[in-house]
Amino acid sequence: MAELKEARVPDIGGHGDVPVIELLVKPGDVVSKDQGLVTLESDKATMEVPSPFAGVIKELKVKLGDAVSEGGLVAIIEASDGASVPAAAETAPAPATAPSVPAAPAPAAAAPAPVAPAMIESGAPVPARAPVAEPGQPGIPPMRFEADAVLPAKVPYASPAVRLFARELGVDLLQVTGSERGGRISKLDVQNFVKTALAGGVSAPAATGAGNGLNLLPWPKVDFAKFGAVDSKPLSRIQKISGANLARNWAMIPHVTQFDEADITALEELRVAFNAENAKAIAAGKTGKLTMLAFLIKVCVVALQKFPTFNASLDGDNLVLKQYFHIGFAADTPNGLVVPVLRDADRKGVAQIAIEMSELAALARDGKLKPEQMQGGCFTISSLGGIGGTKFTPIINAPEVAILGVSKSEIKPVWDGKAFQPRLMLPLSLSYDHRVIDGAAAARFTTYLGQLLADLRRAML
Ligand code: CAO
Repeated sequence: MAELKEARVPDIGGHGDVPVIELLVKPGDVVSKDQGLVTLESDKATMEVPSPFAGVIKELKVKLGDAVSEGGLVAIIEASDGASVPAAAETAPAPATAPSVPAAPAPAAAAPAPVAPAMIESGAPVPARAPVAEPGQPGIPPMRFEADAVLPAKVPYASPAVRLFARELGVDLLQVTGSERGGRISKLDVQNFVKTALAGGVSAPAATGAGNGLNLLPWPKVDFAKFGAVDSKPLSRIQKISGANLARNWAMIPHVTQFDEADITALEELRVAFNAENAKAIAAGKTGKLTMLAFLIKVCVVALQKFPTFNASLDGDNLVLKQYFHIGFAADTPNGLVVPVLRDADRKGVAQIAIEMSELAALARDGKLKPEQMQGGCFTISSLGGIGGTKFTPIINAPEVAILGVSKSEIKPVWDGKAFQPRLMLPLSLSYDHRVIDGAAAARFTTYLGQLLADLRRAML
């Protein structure tokens, strides 16, 4: 006998008061188990509340704009069978049945599994769940690496059901224009896209796919606890966002790293002498304590002015050459890596740069940087010199085309033609986008940086 049952909000990862932005069903609708009932959306995350059982919607208990939390009542459903099912939704949504539209060619690689009913950062699909079997076993097809799935800024605006629907049809949502409020993509938009594609209006999705498919094996799924005690800790929001950006940049940019060393003996003497002479003014906040990184920002600007392709970004088939000089610097914070951007470094002196850097670094550590203080960068410097190490290969901060890594300076014997002299040498590691910069240009750039750092007077030539 049919029985009235409650559908409630499942575990949504600790988020509370999440607004309902879409009603996917209405009273009288027949729903299957795991079919989406409503869509919830917080800042940059969307999820559907799945129906915990099949049946007929008797009553919807929420309306658009209502704020709900875990356990909140969403709908009363007349279950179609008397099977015992839990009152609250607790499982991942099953793949939705695709409406009967002509199927576009399926992508060659396996489509990702349906998203789990957990908050999805940036609205991006959660990366496909790994198959149960261990990767590498025969018969497991390689899984597409969807670079766009880890790219917060370029995630199409669509509900999980629409994403699933698009995946089943092999449609790349980045190619679809959303007709709903705020450019949101509906099922109808996907259907229309497929119809147009079949009519020859756009190229087939397989051919126009974002070009990001790397055909990688799925991520290894290991039960670590089988091998010893473990503890699990969620990644911070910054780690998730910067991790997604780093993964995209590493996968999509052909990196080469050029290593060099700069003689900073004289520069370090100047820095120490200036700071000693101005100790009182520095303590009173009247001038900034000169740091090696502030000098590096200044000399990088001079080198960017001489080599404009380093102060550029790729935009399709165009290279955008910037006339401004905003320099980012990697800052290590308790919550992860952030890159504050120091604006118009070409118009500032080293002391001013040092003051602004220290303010930005303090804001970064306190998690108080505003978005605009992390935007518009042309070139980034990542300094690990205060910590240690001899060299490293920094990852380019797209859409920039180069990044300078700086390691710990050391006194080394340097041959001056007659004898070895003790010189303070600063290791430089310049990673560059080989699509834009060739090796010879990179070697010239680091050589020039070295000359500037060895003798700042060259900056005036
Ligand atoms: N070689 C040797 N020593 C160096 C040095 C170098 N290249 N650069 C700085 N130092 C020394 C300084 O002399 C200073 O020593 P004292 O305290 O004895 O004077 C100390 O290191 C700290 O230097 P600083 O105050 O000038 O700070 P900084 O400019 O080196 O760093 C900041 C500022 C924000 C960049 C830093 O705090 C930071 O977050 N660094 C980590 C960046 C990072 O994580 N990069 C990796 C990104 S990829 O994962």
